[in-house]
Parts: sequence; C-alpha cells; structure tokens
Amino acid sequence: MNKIPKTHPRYFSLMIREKLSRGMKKGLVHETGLIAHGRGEAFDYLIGEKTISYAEEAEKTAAAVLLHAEKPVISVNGNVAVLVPEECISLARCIPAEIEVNLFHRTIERMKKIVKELETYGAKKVYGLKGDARIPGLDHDRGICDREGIFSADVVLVPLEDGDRCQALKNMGKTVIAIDLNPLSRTARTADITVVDNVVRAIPNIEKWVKTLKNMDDSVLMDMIESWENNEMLKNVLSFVSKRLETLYDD
Ligand code: PTJ
Repeated sequence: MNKIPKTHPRYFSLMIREKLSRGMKKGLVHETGLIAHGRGEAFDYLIGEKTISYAEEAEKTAAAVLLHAEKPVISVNGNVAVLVPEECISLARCIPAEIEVNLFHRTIERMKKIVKELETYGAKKVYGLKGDARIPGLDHDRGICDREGIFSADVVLVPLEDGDRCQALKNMGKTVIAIDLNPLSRTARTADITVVDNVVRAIPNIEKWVKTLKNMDDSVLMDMIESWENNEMLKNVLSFVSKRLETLYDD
C-alpha cells in the first residue's frame, strides 16, 4: 500500500478509497462496490463533502424513527462493512437494533467473511447467514434475508442501496431509512427518510441524535416523524446544490 501523507489535501478521501481497495482484496467488498463509491464521491463533491442542514434534519428524524420502532434492523453490505463497521455496531447498541448482512452480489463465502469482520469489531449477533426468508417481488439474491431479522423488522436502515429492495421493503409495510449521496437515485426517491450524506458521516450523526432523543417522550418523536416530508427535503437538497454551484466561483 502506498503511504498517503496526512498533509495531502485529499487525505481523508484517499484513505476511504484505500479502505475499500483493501476490503476488496480481502473479499469483503464486491468490485462493483468501487464503482458505487465513485458515484458517491462525485455527489459528495456537489454537496461540499460535509453534512448539510437537510441531511442533519434527516439524520435527526431517522434517529426518531429508529427509537420509535419495535424491531429496527440495520442492513449491512460490503461497502458499509468496510467503511463503518464499528460505527454500525455502536449505533445498533445505542438504539438498540439488530444487524443483518444483506448482499446484492451474495455468495456464502462473502457473507461469512462480512459476518466475521463485524464480529471482529465486537458484534455479538449478526443476522443474514440463515437466509430462511425472501422479500416478495425481488428475483435477485438481495431478496434473501433472515426471518428473525429483516423479514420481521418494522424499520430497516439501508445504507448504500439499490432501489428495488427499498420499494419491496416498503411493499411489505416497512419503514425504510436510506443513506444515499445521490438525491436522484431510485432509493433516495423511494425511501421514507433519505439521508443525503456520506455513510461515514451519517452513521455517527444518527447515533448522536439517538443519544439526544433517547429520553424524549414518544409523542415528541411521533410529531417529528409525522411532519417529515421526504420529497420536500430532496427538492431542498437539489436547490442547495444548484445554488452552491451557481455561486461557487463568485468572490
Ligand atoms: O456489497 P453488495 O454485494 O451488496 O453490493 C453493494 C453495491 C454498492 C455494489 C450495490 O449496492 C450497488 O450496486 O449499489 P448502487 O446501485 O451503485 O448504489 C449505490 C448508491 O450509494 C449510489 O447512489 C451512490 O451514490 C451511493 N453511495 C456510494 N458511496 C456512498 C454512497 N452514499 C453514501 N455514502 C457513501 N460512502
């Protein structure tokens, strides 16, 4: 591995790439996960590589939904397992929620590796290996899930998703929270709450809000949840990006 000096102006971004590249060599990340990351990076540039206020609001509302849920599950794929393993485990403990590995490019070998990786970071129970249930309407392997995990969850947090599972989970009556830097994606448009932020900032931020809201009355959480307008927020993100680009090179 090439040593990246901390003084490099793109140090943080290059370290994330390095993590994914190493994760792919270890068999945790699928090669198309690198392509997905490139797309994410491009959208992160557009929002300024920071948590914008609309994402902060979505993270707060996501925390309220997760706290209000009866059985929340955090879905983990290859990219997420490599980018934010400890952060997902910490968030799951804080809510509390279950963790399930769910892959688009599912192989038993990769499933086992990702479960083991999460266990190395301290996860006690990780769902996904049983694969004893199917999400109706999904013909590919992302439809395979655990009956005790995603299948029976009422709220599913899906960082880095592709849109058809998001719709299928909604068709099952579940509430879906997505983290997706692309506000135009099917996932972003289908989810109940879309966090347009990088997963490396979003997961710790959701945990921050879980800690803040944890002792609030359920009626306060319900007010926040009921007043959430996902389409409005997506429109606001797009208008934020276009205004930002229009004025970027003004002095
Ligand atoms: O590990 P697997 O087998 O489940 O495969 C995972 C990938 C990522 C390959 C699969 O889910 C996939 O192909 O995803 P898509 O359809 O490319 O969608 C990924 C979405 O996540 C895109 O809209 C990206 O903009 C977004 N994205 C990428 N990196 C990040 C991100 N969003 C938030 N944070 C990121 N770091």
